[in-house]
Amino acid sequence: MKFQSKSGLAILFFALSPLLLYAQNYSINEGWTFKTEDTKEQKVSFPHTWNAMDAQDETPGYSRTIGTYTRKLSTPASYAGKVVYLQFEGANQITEVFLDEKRVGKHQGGYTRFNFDLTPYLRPGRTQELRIVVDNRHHVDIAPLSADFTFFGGIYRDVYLDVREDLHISPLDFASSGVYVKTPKVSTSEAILEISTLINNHSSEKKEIQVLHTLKDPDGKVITSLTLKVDPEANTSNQRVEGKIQVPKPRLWTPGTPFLYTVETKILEKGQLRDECTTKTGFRWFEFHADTGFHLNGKPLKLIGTSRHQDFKDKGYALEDAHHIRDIELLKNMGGNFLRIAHYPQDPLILEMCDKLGILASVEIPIVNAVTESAAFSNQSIFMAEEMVKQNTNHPSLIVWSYMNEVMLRPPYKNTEAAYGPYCQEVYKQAKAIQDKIKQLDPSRPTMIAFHGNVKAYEDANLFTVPDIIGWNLYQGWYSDRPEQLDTFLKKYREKYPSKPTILSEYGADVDVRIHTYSPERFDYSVEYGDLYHEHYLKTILNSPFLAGAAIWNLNDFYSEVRKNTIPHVNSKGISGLDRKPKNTYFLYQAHLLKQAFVRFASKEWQQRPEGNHEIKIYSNASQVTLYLNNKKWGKLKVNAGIAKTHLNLPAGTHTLRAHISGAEDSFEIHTLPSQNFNELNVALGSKRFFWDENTKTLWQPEKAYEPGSYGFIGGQALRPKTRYGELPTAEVRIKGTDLSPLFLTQRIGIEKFKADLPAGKYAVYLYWAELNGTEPADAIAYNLGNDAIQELAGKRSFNVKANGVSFLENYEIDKEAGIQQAAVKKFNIDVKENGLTIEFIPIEGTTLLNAIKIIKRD
Ligand code: GCB
Ligand code: CA
Repeated sequence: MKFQSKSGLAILFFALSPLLLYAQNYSINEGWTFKTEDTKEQKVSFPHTWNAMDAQDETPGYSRTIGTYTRKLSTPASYAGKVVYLQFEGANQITEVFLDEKRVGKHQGGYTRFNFDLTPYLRPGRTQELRIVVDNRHHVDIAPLSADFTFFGGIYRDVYLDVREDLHISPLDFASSGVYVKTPKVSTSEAILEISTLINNHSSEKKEIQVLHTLKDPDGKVITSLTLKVDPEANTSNQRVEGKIQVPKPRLWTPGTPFLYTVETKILEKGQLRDECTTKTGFRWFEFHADTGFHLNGKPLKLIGTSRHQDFKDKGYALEDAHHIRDIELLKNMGGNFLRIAHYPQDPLILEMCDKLGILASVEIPIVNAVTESAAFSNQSIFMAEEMVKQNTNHPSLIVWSYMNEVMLRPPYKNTEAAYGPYCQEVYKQAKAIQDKIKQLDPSRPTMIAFHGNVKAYEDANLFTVPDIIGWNLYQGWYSDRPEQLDTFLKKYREKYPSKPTILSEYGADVDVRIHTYSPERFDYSVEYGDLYHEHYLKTILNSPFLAGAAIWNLNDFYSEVRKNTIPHVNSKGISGLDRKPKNTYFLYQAHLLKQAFVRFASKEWQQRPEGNHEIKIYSNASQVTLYLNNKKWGKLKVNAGIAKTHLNLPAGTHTLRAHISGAEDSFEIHTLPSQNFNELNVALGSKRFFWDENTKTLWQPEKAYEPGSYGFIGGQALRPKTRYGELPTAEVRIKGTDLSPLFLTQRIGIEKFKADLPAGKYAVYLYWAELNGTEPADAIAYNLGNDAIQELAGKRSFNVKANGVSFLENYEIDKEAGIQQAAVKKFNIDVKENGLTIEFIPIEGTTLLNAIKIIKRD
């Protein structure tokens, strides 16, 4: 210790702050041996999941099983007389711990922190064997039962050894830190800070101790301190010590000024330091109004941001700390000020980052889609709610507790009238019990339930009466209707529930960044449709003062094993990818939310386009943008609601576009290809979409009808399958055997010919097919037993194919050759003479079809 100051104060602090001899907290993530019933032993380290790959491969389901982790645990002899905890930040979903084969304890639930006291089993100075069994099978009494995300199994967050003296701050109150801070009164002139500390005296004698709290301001300067006395009895846990600090003129926490204060807590016995801990806090007050939305520190503030799932490309849940940190930075850099931590509590870093960067947040327990009608399920949910509140309550960024998501979506009552009523009553009862528990633990924050559009079901369960805030998960313009119907819906239910504050807790559209189009429509997965959807929603959100806030579904694409999108097993509603590369929509939000000058071309990743007329869209927060084409000023464009638009006619070649506003600039190189490129033709049939294959740098163009001198199809019609979401431009199936799913999800049915007026020469022709017309195994979403695919063809299909009059395929049956919903590519070489190429498709049974065609000139 250095004495920088000669004042008595420093000496006094030194006297009060002797060195802490024992308080060690370190991870034991390394050196584990892992095994499941079906796998061989392997070396792993935490964070770990055993589903990172099997939840995205082509075998349906993923291994929801039991995994066992073992390692040696050597502790020094100096741990004798200390208290040693084994701390988990989270493991999915039942965790049982054994030390030298003695059972230490068990925890249920996949998303909260927990710890076990190892002390009675520990042999300091020796090497012992630690065994952790993690059960991720489906359990009817643990939420979530089913959901649109993959439940990765394993110890996917950090595990620590926590070594303390026998007198210490308790980690035993639902794995909270043992220090609770509350700010019951905050104004610009004064704040009250209530601190309550839980003490464990695990020694065999009664102690006389002092609890010393020191409050430091955001610059680290000591404001004041508070000393409390307590005499905990021998062998007791969670003895509570409470105190109050008055803070004059607090520097208020806001998204723009996330000022954090620090409470340093020390436990002293006869002047000797026995334990210590620091807690961050912030001073702010807030309200939710049914009419005027959210207010922070007395000023209205529209909450705009995203939800977030805790997985990453090829890693499942097993993320590094940096991944968590980057996600909150990504949201902040978008201009977001709100995070819905959905659908479960996440890594501790998430709320720490929200505190630090100024992101307001809600957090929820993972009751999704349904509840089980059992006391065990209800009790487990209440338990998780208590863990959630106690573990997270100190965060100033946290403003909402949430606890049920679309709980009337997939109720397990088997659709019988007689079972429906009791289910509704049970949902209400369980909701009420959680609501009451949360309110008892923390009356300072409002609660929220997230409802979906089937309002009647929630009314049947009387659920709107339970939470403080209505959360709406709305997908008008995606699963149904048009985006404009969002407005109709919001208006209707605002009139119906005029006294409830409202948050748009979800909205989003799937976007596959490889897909672009000039004719955007629902379920085409194009970047451009996603943008139209969000442009409308954002306008409505900003123009609806009663709407307290909105959370885009979702910050990131995420794994959902049962999903049948263009990217199988992935929900692609993220405004960034599984790898967090921002999608176009991210920039739309930046244009609206960032304060600094911002300009960016929309659809900028769409660099290869056909020659001709193109709509060019620019996102900006300026009122006008100057556009330059190939370094010449092209003109000024007016910006409307963050968007400037124009059309440019671009002949084949490379064009540089530049958009300029005061203080910012963006440029964009477009490569336009000759529309008549007979050296290489790539056409997606039944599709209005451009599809970019990054691996082979290939641009697939939408189909067109044949015209003399050009190429195209003759006959047939584009597939428009009828699905539960209405008639869609793409099939809703999972294509196997290819990375190019989008090509196989559209097709021209009943095609008669494909004709291309090619110059004479040698060509390679590739025909792309998929038999979409079959059934996949039943949705395994609820139980995921990994059932094998049983596929059945609905109706037989066979046809002949001729090329320039010569028979090339006879009685071709796609499913026979390749299987159902499986990519099939047939290649042939042909010498084309003076009459070009005509491929004929002649039906024998059922209709002909073609998904895509590639023609390459070989000489
Ligand atoms: C919802 C669910 C969310 C899904 C989302 C979707 O309403 O709450 O878990 O992922 O819709 O993409 O369908
Ligand atoms: Ca699988």
